[in-house]
Amino acid sequence: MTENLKRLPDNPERSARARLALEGLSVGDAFGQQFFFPWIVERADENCLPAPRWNYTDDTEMAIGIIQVLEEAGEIDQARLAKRFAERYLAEPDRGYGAGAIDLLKRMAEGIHWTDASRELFSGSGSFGNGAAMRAAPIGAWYAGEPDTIIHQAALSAEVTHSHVEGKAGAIAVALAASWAHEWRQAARKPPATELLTSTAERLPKSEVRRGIEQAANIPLKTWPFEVASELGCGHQITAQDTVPFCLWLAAGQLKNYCTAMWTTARIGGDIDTNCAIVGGIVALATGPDGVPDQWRAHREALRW
Ligand code: R7I
Ligand code: MG
Repeated sequence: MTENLKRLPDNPERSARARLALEGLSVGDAFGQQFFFPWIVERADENCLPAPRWNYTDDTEMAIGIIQVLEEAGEIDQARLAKRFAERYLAEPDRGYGAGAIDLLKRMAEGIHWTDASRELFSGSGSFGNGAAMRAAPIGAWYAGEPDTIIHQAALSAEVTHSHVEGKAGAIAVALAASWAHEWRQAARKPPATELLTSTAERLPKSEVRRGIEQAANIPLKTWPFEVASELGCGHQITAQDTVPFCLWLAAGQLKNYCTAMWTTARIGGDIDTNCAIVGGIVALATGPDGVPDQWRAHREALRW
């Protein structure tokens, strides 16, 4: 597809891909969130899912906001995205937003311009939380196969809330990985799964996120995931650097099976809802719509558009 094409808001194919990413992301988010309730997951396993209803969190809320903007504007219009994020936050503030994000969204809702609010976070450094990465798979899906556009649009989407280079790198990485997963699914001759990591890393700005993905690319995909989590981090710090490399490594190792990907990710711990959202958004693009079982979709609460 030609890059820099003037886009019209009516993009049914892009939209279908972005919504598939959202399905994987939101079911993952809601599934992963159950693991913060030990009494719900105590008896759950592959043959017995956690009981419904699985409520989704801020990861899904913000990803819906991104798709709304893409469908309305045909691209990431930052002012529109800031407005969407603020509106959605005000409508449902208890979706488990990060501490910096709450501060930021409240300020944007009060009318402070997003550029100031975003840059002023964390004493002026901007956020490097994993919140821009957790919602980025639909962007990679929308612009699948257009890496330069993905890099630009994902950075724009991140900047609204995460102006730190690591926050942006996390979003770019997840969007590129999502696009790679879609292309992998389409390819007659599948490239090796570690290419998800190498091709993503080489396109990232110099950052800890990039260094972490380069490190992940050197870890065999059959390694025990707990060992890899202790090496790369698994989101305990809620930052992009501590979350994205491990999630991309997990996704690369589980491209063919959404459910296995989700169980593996959830059992590791860390930032479970967000890890499952990131891995789920990418893996759903690799499996296609049939990869996310109807029963899992039905257990997640209905999406509020
Ligand atoms: O990134 P963000 O939206 O959080 C997303 C996470 C996901 O797990 C969601 O599911 C939700 O639970 O929260 O929110 P931020 O508050 O911007 O960033 C998350 C955390 O990263 C912050 O609360 C800080 O602990 C840390 N952090 C930073 N710490 C020091 N200096 C982010 N940026 C900085 C920084 O510049
Ligand atoms: Mg969350």
